[in-house]
Amino acid sequence: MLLTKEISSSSILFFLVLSFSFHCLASTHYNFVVKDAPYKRLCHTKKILTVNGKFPGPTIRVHKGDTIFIKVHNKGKYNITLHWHGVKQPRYPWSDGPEYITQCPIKPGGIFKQKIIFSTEEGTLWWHAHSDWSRATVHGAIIVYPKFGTGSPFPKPNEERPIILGEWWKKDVMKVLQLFLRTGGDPNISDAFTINGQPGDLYQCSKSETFRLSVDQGKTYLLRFVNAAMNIPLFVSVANHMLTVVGIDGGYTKPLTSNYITISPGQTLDALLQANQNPNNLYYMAARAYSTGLNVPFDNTTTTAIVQYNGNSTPFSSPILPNLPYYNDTDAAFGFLGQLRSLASYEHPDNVPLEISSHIISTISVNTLPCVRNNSCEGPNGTRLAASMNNISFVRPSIDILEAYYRHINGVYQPNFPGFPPYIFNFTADYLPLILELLKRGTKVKVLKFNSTVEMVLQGTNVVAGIDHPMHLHGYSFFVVGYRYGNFDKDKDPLTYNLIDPPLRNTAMVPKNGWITIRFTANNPGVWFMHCHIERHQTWGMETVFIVSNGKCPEEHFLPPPPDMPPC
Ligand SMILES: *[C@@H]1O[C@H](CO)[C@@H](O)[C@H](O)[C@H]1NC(C)=O
Ligand SMILES: *[C@@H]1O[C@H](CO)[C@@H](O)[C@H](O)[C@H]1NC(C)=O
Ligand SMILES: *[C@@H]1O[C@H](CO)[C@@H](O)[C@H](O)[C@H]1NC(C)=O
Ligand SMILES: *[C@@H]1O[C@H](CO)[C@@H](O)[C@H](O)[C@H]1NC(C)=O
Ligand SMILES: *[C@@H]1O[C@H](CO)[C@@H](O)[C@H](O)[C@H]1NC(C)=O
Ligand SMILES: *[C@@H]1O[C@H](CO)[C@@H](O)[C@H](O)[C@H]1NC(C)=O
Ligand SMILES: *[C@@H]1O[C@H](CO)[C@@H](O)[C@H](O)[C@H]1NC(C)=O
Ligand SMILES: *[C@@H]1O[C@H](CO)[C@@H](O)[C@H](O)[C@H]1NC(C)=O
Ligand SMILES: *[C@@H]1O[C@H](CO)[C@@H](O)[C@H](O)[C@H]1NC(C)=O
Ligand SMILES: [Cu+2]
Repeated sequence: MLLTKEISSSSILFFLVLSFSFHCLASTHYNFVVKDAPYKRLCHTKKILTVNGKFPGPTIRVHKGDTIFIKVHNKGKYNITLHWHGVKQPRYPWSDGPEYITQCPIKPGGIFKQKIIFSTEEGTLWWHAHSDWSRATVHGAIIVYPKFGTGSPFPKPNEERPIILGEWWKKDVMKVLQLFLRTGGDPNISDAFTINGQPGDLYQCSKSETFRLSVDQGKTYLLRFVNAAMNIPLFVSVANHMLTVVGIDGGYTKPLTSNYITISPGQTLDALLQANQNPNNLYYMAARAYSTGLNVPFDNTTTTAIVQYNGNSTPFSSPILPNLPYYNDTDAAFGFLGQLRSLASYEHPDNVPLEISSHIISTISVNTLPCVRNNSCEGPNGTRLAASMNNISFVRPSIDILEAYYRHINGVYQPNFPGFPPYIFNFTADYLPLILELLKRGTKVKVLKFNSTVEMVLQGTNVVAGIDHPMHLHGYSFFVVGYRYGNFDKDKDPLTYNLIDPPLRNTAMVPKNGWITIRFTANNPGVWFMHCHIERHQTWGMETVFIVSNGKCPEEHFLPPPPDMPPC
């Protein structure tokens, strides 16, 4: 009796495994060839780095819980790494991608087969290069569908489209980076923003290539937004149409209807658009900068796509332009972001940590370095710009931290990232003494015990100039339990936290001269990068690393590396 039962249950299991893997066979292996390809934008053809010659790159489609393999061939001129943004990669940091954090780069001619392990993610994520500034053109969407037999918690849309927002320079992005590194000042601003690779017809030579979203009157479209821009958060709106947000950063939200969205670099957002307007008009979808830094130059142009109803009898009329919030409207930016709530339903419960075992407070600042010798110093007052967390500007080592941790190689990093600001002052004061602009440099990491519950306050400062910072954590999603303008008050502010249905994100914007509090459970052992997703701030060192130790049981240890890890 017992025997029969055992046999039958294991054969059922066998059948399930077999049918599951059979169904997935077609799409579990991808080839990503990193190579140059010519693209014409803004009246000018240049070679850009791409994956498989595509810009934006290929879309990856998986189901929740899938594991896929991507063989990356570097046929470009530069070292490269690829990152799967928002994919937690449980116990497997080896494929995460940030250069010199979890791997050494794939050199020109090199190959690295990356294993991408999906777990709790459901919705839209993306992948991008995580070395120098290649991610400007090396990026694409990841779509995670629900498991077979389950559905999304919102009315099924008729169709869906990725909407990838990007930033385009007329010059070679590597030249822009090199100039930026040489001068010590701000980088050259971009020449255009793009929607699915196209600037749109408000720019020169873009009319015929403008991205068009063809819709049928009465149908609903799921727009999967990805902000792949380098240096700037964006406002996006569609003329005369509302957007109903149903997901962010690969997780579901309570529906939120708005006539614009705020989306920072690194963030993704799923929104439903109902095609319910007069089909004889054309409607622009438009995006432009949200920029708050005083005297910080930014690209002040507007990218557009066109929403066009099938059967339109006036296809050559001028599209209607939506109203977008003013470029420095922080209240509009956070008026939207602050209303987002996780779904927190029976099928998609929240697990916000309530008891905290590890409290961290970190300032995030832009700094200056005094001019030395004959360096070029085009930062404010003849300095070079830099950036820090808790006054430490992160220095990338020459061997990756994961390797050093796994093989006990000494001298690569120090496990003493401060859990508290080294000096308390009015972080958001209008005028601050110049001495506060200076910083320390180091490769300092924060070690977290397995399964510890972490609360981290990220406090923006007005050192040099306050600006919004979209902070991204690898290996985890975190709950944004609170935010406000001004200085964090450890007595009053925790009383305002939302511990019921706070938004669950992998990238959250810290408001200019304000703070956010995030919470997560450190149950994914490994080495995980945290950094500002504004590329110039990351280049300046606004980042740190978490090492999450192994738990007691073997199932709580991170896995060994694959045999083909790129060597240093
Ligand atoms: C940077 O901008 C300056 C001024 O607009 C321009 O002259 C220069 O060619 C640009 N260089 C690069 C590499 O973008
Ligand atoms: C940006 O452009 C808008 C008009 O589109 C204009 O009102 C604003 O002054 C510009 N801002 C800057 C800083 O150039
Ligand atoms: C936004 O910019 C305008 C000038 O373009 C300025 O008058 C206004 O004070 C700025 N608002 C904020 C909140 O900084
Ligand atoms: C810096 O100055 C030194 C001596 O004045 C000179 O030998 C060197 O070439 C200069 N370096 C650069 C990059 O200009
Ligand atoms: C530049 O120097 C002046 C005069 O010392 C000072 O008032 C100002 O705050 C400085 N600005 C920055 C960004 O360091
Ligand atoms: C800090 O600076 C801000 C901006 O100037 C000011 O409103 C606030 O009162 C200051 N806080 C304290 C405690 O001095
Ligand atoms: C950061 O460290 C530098 C160097 O030790 C120091 O001069 C500066 O005042 C510190 N700044 C802050 C905000 O702690
Ligand atoms: C992790 O911590 C929770 C309490 O926060 C506890 O219930 C659970 O058993 C712990 N799990 C492991 C594997 O240690
Ligand atoms: C490319 O990566 C290798 C291995 O880490 C490193 O030695 C080399 O300096 C890198 N090349 C560049 C141009 O950064
Ligand atoms: Cu930043």
